[in-house]
Amino acid sequence: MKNDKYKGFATKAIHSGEEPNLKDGGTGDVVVPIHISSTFARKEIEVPTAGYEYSRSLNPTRKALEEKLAVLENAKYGLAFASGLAAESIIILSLLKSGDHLIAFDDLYGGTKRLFNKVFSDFGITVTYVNATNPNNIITAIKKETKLIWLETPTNPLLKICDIKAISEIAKKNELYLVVDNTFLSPYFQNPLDLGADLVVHSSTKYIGGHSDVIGGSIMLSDSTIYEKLQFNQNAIGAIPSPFDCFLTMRGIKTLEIRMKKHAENAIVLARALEKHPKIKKVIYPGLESHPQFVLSKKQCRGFGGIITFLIDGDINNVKKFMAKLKVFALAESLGGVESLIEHPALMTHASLVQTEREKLGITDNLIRVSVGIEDVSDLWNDLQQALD
Ligand code: P1T
Repeated sequence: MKNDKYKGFATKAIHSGEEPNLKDGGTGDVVVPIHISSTFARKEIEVPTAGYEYSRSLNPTRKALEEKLAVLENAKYGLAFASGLAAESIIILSLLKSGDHLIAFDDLYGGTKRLFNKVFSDFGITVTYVNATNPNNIITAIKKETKLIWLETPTNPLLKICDIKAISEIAKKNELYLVVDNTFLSPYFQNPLDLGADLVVHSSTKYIGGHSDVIGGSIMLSDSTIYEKLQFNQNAIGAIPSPFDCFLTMRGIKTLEIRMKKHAENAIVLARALEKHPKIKKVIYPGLESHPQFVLSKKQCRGFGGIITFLIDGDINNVKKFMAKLKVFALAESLGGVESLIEHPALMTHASLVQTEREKLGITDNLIRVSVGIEDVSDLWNDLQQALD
């Protein structure tokens, strides 16, 4: 699937997978059509037409999206799924079996922890959570049953950063798979495969789709043996996106670069302004010099993204009052869309974690997560400021 024809990120995002077909009866569409057919007729029993048999196995619109996804992460292969969690499930089901152990960053999307702790645990897969900001914690957690390391960087919701390159060396030395969830930065700001990861996973629901109108997941990788396993399970298990979902995701990807630039441009302005506000106790944003992994972040990534987490100086009642006053930010789960969202991790995205675990990590009642959209930053700051005041 690799396409070296386009050099720049925006050019790749716009053209990969969607080149107009001007031969073999092609119609020259500049946008890949939404192929809604669930099945494909053939002339001869043993010869699927143009490689298509049945849309769960492969569909022309999904194929175009998968090609685009691969190119964004400098990968050979891309695979699209019905959600980020479906993509994560396929990785675990394809690479691990009962009795295997994985090491994961202690701060992950609540739904990922729920998947590991409440679903795969019933199939004999065990997890050790470690603070991966220190790679030595990973080395200490390795057992003979360990098969895989699972990272998010930056993490959800505390925006901790880990050193992908250093951890990939540990993975290689110990023959472990390294999976990086790259949802928070998107391929525009970070490419984990280039830093030694084996697989990248995204909730394409977020920046990749970018418009809060489609749920999707993706996996990008370059190892053909792993790809074959994943592709087999994509078909065997069937958690695929619809052709319309694939179209929406591709439409979103075309503006990924300009959206990411604006998300990050707005986020640093808000992070700096929040840092100065007397009602804010602490601001966490990887682009602030006060972030503990600011230097690593600058080295590892090409930008700091659009998510800010902060602690207000108050309790849950102050949080509720503040959120109720907002007029531009919508109080909603999810992130990465063009519109700004605000949420309360302890009661929303990370409510599936037990309270003691949340508190140990720092997901306290006064912690708020913001997904900075691409609106005018003055409207965003005025909204936050009037609600804080
Ligand atoms: O929602 P879904 O497309 O299934 O993706 C799950 C997922 C995976 N990885 C990360 C880092 C995520 O943030 C998510 C989903 N997160 C939210 C819905 C949220 O509000 O944090």
